[in-house]
Amino acid sequence: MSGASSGNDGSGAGASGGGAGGPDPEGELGGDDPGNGPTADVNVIITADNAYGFGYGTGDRLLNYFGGIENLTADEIFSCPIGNGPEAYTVPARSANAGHYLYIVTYADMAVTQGVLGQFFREGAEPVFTGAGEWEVCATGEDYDLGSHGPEIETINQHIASCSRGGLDEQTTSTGWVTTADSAHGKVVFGEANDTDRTTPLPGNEFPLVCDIDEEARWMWYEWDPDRSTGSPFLWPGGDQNVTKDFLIFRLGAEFIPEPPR
Ligand SMILES: [Ca+2]
Ligand SMILES: [Ca+2]
Ligand SMILES: [Ca+2]
Repeated sequence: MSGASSGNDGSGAGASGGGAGGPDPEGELGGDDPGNGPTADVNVIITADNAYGFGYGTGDRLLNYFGGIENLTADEIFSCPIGNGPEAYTVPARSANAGHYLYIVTYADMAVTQGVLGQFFREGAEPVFTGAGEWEVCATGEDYDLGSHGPEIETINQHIASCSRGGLDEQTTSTGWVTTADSAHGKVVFGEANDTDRTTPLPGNEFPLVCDIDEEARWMWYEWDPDRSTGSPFLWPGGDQNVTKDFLIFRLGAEFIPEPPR
């Protein structure tokens, strides 16, 4: 296990460490390219309503994977300290230089709200946030409940390949990768910034503040309804069908991830 260290890394966020419910990074899968990219590690703080993992990879597959976190309660999504609500990771530079994409894999229960929020800071470079930039998403339609621990990495890789081939079932998936552009098959949606508390979830203020994530970061999810007139893609619309078509795979191309000046 060499993939990542977890915890507060001196960020002043309070106690963390590998207790129950903390990060359980799976780390390296091998085969990453040592490359000659930036040498700085990437400090990540991320959470999801409800479950996530992330990693770096090629257009075809993950080369490493971190997380595998399922948040069952609001506290486990939002609250301090880090390790309870959001989790922190340090991704070694060589892992963050592997492949050409940053991937986030996420799924939700069928209750209240759903979304993912995170920040990826590389020393000397502009941070990468969820909810900004050239993110793509593929809604796989393969439903995972909390407690399942989500898709295996090999399953994720099979879906990455299917998403890239495209032509998937339009009733249950996004048919392939979609961007923030309007499409008949849905799109990536950027939601509210992490800058307003809330008591009752409402469209535009679905989420309370998340501990220690920058207020510039915005919630992100898949807009499954191209003709939306009410509600919000971040609010569960009711029922027990997988209308959100998750699990979701988000990705951001390396050409859109800022590098430190050389
Ligand atoms: Ca958590
Ligand atoms: Ca939820
Ligand atoms: Ca809010």
